[in-house]
Amino acid sequence: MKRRRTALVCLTALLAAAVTALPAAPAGADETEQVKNGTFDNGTESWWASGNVTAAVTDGRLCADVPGGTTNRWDAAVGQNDIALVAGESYRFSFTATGAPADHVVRAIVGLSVSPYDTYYEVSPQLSVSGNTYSYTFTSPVDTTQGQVGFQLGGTPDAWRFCVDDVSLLGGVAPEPYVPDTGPRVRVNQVGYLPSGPKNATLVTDATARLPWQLKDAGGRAVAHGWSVPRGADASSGQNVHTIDFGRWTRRGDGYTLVVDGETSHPFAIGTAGYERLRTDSAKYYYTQRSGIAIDDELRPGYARPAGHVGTAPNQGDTEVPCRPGECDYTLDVSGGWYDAGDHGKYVVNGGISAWELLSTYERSLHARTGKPSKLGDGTLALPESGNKVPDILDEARWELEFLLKMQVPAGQPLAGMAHHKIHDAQWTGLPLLPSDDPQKRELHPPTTAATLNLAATAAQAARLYRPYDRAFAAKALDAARTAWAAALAHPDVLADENDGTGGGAYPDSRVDDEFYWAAAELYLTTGERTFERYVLTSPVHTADIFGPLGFDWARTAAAARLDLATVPSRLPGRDAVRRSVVRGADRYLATLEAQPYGMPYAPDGNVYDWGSNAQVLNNAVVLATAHDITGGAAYRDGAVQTMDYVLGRNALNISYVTGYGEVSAHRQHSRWYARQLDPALPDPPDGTLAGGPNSAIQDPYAQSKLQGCVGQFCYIDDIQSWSTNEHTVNWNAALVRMASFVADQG
Ligand code: 9MR
Repeated sequence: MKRRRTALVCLTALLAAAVTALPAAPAGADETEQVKNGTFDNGTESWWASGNVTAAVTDGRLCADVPGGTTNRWDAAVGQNDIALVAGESYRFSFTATGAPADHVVRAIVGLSVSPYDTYYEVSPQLSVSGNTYSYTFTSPVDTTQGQVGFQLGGTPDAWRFCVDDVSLLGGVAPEPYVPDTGPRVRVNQVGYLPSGPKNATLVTDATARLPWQLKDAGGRAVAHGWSVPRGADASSGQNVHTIDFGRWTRRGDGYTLVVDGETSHPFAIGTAGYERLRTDSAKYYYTQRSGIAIDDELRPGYARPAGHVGTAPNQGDTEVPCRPGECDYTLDVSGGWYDAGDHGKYVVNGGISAWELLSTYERSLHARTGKPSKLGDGTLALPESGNKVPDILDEARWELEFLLKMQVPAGQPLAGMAHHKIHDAQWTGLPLLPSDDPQKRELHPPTTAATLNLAATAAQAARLYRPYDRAFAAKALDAARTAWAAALAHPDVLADENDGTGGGAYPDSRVDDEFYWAAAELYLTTGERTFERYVLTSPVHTADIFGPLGFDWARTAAAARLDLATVPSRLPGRDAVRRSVVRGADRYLATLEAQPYGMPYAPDGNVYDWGSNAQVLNNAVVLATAHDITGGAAYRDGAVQTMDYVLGRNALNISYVTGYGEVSAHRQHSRWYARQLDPALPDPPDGTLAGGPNSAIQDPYAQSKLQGCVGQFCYIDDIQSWSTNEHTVNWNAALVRMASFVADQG
């Protein structure tokens, strides 16, 4: 499934030159040069430049004078078309280049020269005045004769000069197998272990017999020792592994290491501070995802940016958004909300589960025996609203809830009361691109039953949680929820078009019985009314086994209902059975976790890791955590806590998937504005940002060029181009917020 496309604007101005010899003959026997005149011996023959660039051959190189003040990289470019590419064949893409003044970035691509301008390979090196040679190997994901080699130079405020020489795309080269740098073979939670919690590690080794291990403190003194447990071949990674349990050591400290089989782990702490910090950082992530408000540097140093989509040029903004042509004849003010992910889209399906999981983090703190509501209370998240006497986590969730309410079709219009599925750009935009620079037209997409029920569920939940702070808002939310519920009942099968994925994600959901159950459950918990009680009790979803390997997410929402029915006080008949069903689900996740040498409650069928697997791992842990809240059982707590080890470094790649946490952490998540990898003037994602994680389907060309044939956990790469394995999203981070908060509470 292809989803995100990078446009290379149509280029004209083919530069004329005499037709003579091709560049130097290929180096190896079967290696063939695909670029014509890559050495510019024949002037500019075979090369083009966009109309705003003056390109000419100077001293045997192609030099381009690039104007300042364009928006996108591809707004100024030079390149060559008619490049043939063969699927599965490997190519070496190389060139030498200079940029003056220094530090400009060129986006060098191999892609499609015609619409939809797919990019198959791209790099964005920063250039020097003296020049460097760049060389990369990749494997083409497609067959085409309409390929293109392009150097995209736009998007800078100032004018600059780019020169390039020895451009080569050599086909038939040996593929360069991608070998991730996985560091020491002993894998630990790089952030840390709770003093009284479980402490497990995984060792990658060919040894079949047990091996002695030592735990060393920061001073290098061995403070504990024991033997590893051989676990044989691990399906999730294809590795031979042992596990190590050092849970008997409980003394707090920083800089511990685990030493075994001649390897020393990354350092880690034993303590709670890391989780307290993660609790707030993961929740602070949402402020910098906000649309419609300028991000304040005092609140988020290094992350200031102008408000996005507020109705000022160059984008039309979100204050008066029309439907796609012919789909409705009104406009809506749908400003605000959170950007979904690394794109500028805003989706009700996905916004819903994200808002729910933040609200549920707060709601859990009110009801669970280890809950501490003040930890996400007023003043904890450095928000513009901090100091308003409302818990900050509720202020943040309200930013999204207000947007969800605005997506409801107004009274008097066809489908009144339903919610539009989403609002986003008419076309995909490229990277990097600040929200405030988005030049695309914004459009509302048709209402769906799923979106309507997402609105009903979260607005109903909001009604009970905001009542102590803002009665008017609570009443308005409940009203909207009731209206949405009635509209969904009247239009129970209006599904999103699964092909509606241009300019934004499709978020198609072909089953909405779980959304009906979820909305009914939230409406029941807030109102106690018989209609909703009856709907819940008679829904087949109420008694279905819903705690499967892939857990819950934006499309599978039954668990949201079941967990709330099990934990939010109510007089629901049969509530004990509901609670027992959660515990049974947790038993299964616990069994999975125990069978996994990397200790995560996740073993998808056929070892097929799903899109956003890290959030699914965490959501399965939420079921474990809830079973602990229900029963007080230590095994459930330990399972939930142990899941953090996998996310924070005890995994096949030896990486912490949370930016800023651990010695080696994901920090190049796919994003249009946390795009430091592409533009050194931009920041990396903020600390506390979760990467989507291994995804067996590797839908993006970059992952395809590196990860073909990957096994489970290895289907991940920390590169900004890999939108299918390395994006960040509001729903995935919500699972992190929920779990970070639970684990911090166990300290
Ligand atoms: O996470 C989503 C995944 O489950 C879907 O299969 C995919 C296609 O609809 O979309 C993913 O979500 C993306 C969304 O469509 C657009 N914003 C970024 C999301 C994460 O990649």
